[in-house]
Amino acid sequence: MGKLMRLEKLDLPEEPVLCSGHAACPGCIDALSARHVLSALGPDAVAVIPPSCMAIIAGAQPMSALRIPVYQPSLESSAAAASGLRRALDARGKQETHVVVLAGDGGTYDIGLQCLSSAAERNENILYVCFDNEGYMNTGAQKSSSTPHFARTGSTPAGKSSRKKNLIEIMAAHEIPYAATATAGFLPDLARKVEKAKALRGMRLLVLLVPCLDGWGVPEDQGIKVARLAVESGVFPLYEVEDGYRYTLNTAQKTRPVRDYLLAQRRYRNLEEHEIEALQREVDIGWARLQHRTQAELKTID
Ligand SMILES: Cc1ncc(C[n+]2csc(CCOP(=O)(O)OP(=O)(O)O)c2C)c(N)n1
Ligand code: SF4
Ligand SMILES: [Mg+2]
Repeated sequence: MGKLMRLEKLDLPEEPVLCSGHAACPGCIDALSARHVLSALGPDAVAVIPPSCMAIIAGAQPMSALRIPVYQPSLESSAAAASGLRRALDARGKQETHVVVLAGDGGTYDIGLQCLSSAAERNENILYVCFDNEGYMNTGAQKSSSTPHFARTGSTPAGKSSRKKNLIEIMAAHEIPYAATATAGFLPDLARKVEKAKALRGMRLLVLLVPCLDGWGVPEDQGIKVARLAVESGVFPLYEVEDGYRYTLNTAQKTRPVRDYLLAQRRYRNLEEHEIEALQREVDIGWARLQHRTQAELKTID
C-alpha cells in the first residue's frame, strides 16, 4: 500500500498559474485545488473549462485569472474539445504542451460522460481533472449523479434516494493508463498524483473531492477539515488505478466513523439513525471491495 503524507504547506511558484483576485466564494476548495493542480502542471498547458464554478473562477478573457490559454466548450463536450486541441497542438509540433480539462461533476459524471467515454476509448493524450463538489453548484446546488445517497440538494430537498455513481470504476473499465482520487485535504498526495499523471501519456483522470461551502452547508473555514474527514472516514478513499487493474490504496485504513463526516455538513441534517447506519454499511462494503482489488493485484504480480 502506498504511504499517505499528512497535511503540509506546499511552496508554490511566485507566479502561480491561477492568480489571486479570482471570483470564487471565500474559502472555496475548488480554487485551492485548481491552484495546486495548475502549479504542479506548470505554464506549458492549455485548459478546457466547461460551464461550472471553475469557469466563473477562471473568468472571461481578457480578464482571465489563469495565466494559460483557456477554451470554454459546451457542458457536453469537454473531452471532445480537449481531443481536438491535442491534435492541433501535435500537428504544430507542440507535443510537450499539456491539455488539461478542468470540469465539474455535472459536466463529467452526467452531461459530458459520453464524450469522456469516447476519449477514453481512443486513449486521447489528455489530463482530465474532475472537480467533484457532488452537485450542480454553479447553478444553485442541484443534484448530479455524483451527489451521495441521502444528501439534500435544491432538487432533492428530502435527501437523494440513489447512490453516488462510481466514476473511477467506470474509467478503470476503459483501461486508461491512470485514474486516481485526490483532495486538497491531502495536498502532497494531490501534487504527487498530478506529477505522476503529468509524466504519463494517454488518457489520465483525476477525481478531486471538493467540499462546496454553500452547497454542502459548510462554514467557510471548514472546507479542508471536511475534505479530510471524507478520507479519514473512508467516504472518499484515496486510491489509484493503473491500466484498469493495478490498484493502490493510499491509506492503510479508515480511522473514523462516517457519522463524524456527516455531522460536519448541513446537507445531511436530520438524518435518521437507520440512514446513518446504511451509509456506514455502504462505506464499509466499498472499502472492503477496494482492499480486495488491491490484494488481488498483489497476487497477480507476485
Ligand atoms: C447542456 C447544458 N445544460 C445545462 C447548462 C447550465 N449549467 C451551466 S453550469 C451548470 C452546472 C454544472 O455543474 P458541475 O459540472 O457539477 O460544475 P459546478 O458548478 O458544480 O462546479 C449547469 C447545469 C448548460 N450550460 N448546458
Ligand atoms: S459554489 Fe461552492 S464550489 Fe462554487 S465557488 Fe462557491 S464554494 Fe466554490
Ligand atoms: Mg459540481
